[in-house]
Amino acid sequence: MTNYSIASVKSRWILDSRGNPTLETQVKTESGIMATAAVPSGASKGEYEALELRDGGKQFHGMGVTKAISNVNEIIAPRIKGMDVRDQKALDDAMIALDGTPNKSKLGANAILSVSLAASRLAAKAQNLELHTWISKLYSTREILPVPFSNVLNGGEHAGNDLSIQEFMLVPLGLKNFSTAIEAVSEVYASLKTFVTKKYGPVAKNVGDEGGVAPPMSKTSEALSALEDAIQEAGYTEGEIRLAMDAASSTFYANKKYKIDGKLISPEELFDYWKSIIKDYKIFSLEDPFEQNDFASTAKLTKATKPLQIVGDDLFVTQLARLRKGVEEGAANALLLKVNQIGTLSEAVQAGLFAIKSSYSVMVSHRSGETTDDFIADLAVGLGTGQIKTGAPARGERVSKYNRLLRIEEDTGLAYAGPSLAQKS
Ligand code: 2PG
Ligand code: MG
Repeated sequence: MTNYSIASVKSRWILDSRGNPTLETQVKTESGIMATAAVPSGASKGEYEALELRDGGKQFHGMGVTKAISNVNEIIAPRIKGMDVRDQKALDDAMIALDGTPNKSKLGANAILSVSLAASRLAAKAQNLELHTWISKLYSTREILPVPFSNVLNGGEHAGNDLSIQEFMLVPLGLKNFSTAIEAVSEVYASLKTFVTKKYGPVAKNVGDEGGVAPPMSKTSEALSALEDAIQEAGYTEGEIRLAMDAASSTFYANKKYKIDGKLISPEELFDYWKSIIKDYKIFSLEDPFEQNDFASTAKLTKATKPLQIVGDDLFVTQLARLRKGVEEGAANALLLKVNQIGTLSEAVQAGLFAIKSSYSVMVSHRSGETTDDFIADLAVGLGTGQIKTGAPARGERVSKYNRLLRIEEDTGLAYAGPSLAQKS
């Protein structure tokens, strides 16, 4: 009997924040230590993401995960039984080989990821380490508390309003530590709720998928101005809190045109649109400004707007090959790291480390469909990315990550990434 050898792997379904089933997998060592991990799910998914295996058919309107669960229990479990849980790479490689497809379509990226994350959590536990400490040991990275990119106003596919842009975020990079940053975000969020309720009526209190308010607005500038007012109202300055957006622009792109602010515009017009918005609202970070195949326009904007942070999400889908292309062409200067876009911890980290080596920033990210699993909080700290995106400071599946980070800060006294991020702007 050893402390590190995998004795059993068992998956079950639980519900995510949209009420859809997802996998939760438990891994146990021979000595009886166990850990679990649950898998998130996106709405505005990139075309090139690894495959999330769903049952189809009538049950759960096709969203069932019984096939993915049985792939864990019947196929993955017997293969990795007896392996050393600390050898993350060997475990992930074994599952990748077992699947054998380029996009994990045989076993499902959700099936594989649930095991990959549970195993790393178990490895930490078996060694009596905090997960973030284990991650930083495993990948030789320096731990730091990330700046939260807090999505306080929702649009696009995450809300029932007419805003094309999916996410409007607060970036509290001028605060002195993580807890004061969260305090600021929470206060501005409250001011924003009061502000939009006064202006749009009680309907504006409704929140979107990621917990941000979703008032009946239709213009980007309306949302950004509301955020500016709320920051001021809560008593913070522009040096303390900056603004960021995830356009998720593939969601409002069709027939070579983008539909924004009620107009259909060309990629060239969108380029000019971004330039003026960025200037008017002193935007710190912009994600997916052009549709997921348009590396050229993204590169052009990256060059024209330096030192603005341009993040590739659907553009890179946490995949090394697409990120390499981005680096070669100068498209974006930051990677959005989502573990379920690729399906194993090892591959996601490989993309993250390649980004860092290429002088790209890295923002660890949740999905719009989440559980209360707080894995990404430890991942952001352990990898030392300095940035995390995990929704509004509201709703259990969003605050579970913030609360984990608050606890980590109190327990470790680790430094906050705010000052180094502020230098980049
Ligand atoms: C995004 C994400 C998370 P989704 O586009 O960055 O905020 O949304 O999970 O729906 O893809
Ligand atoms: Mg995105």
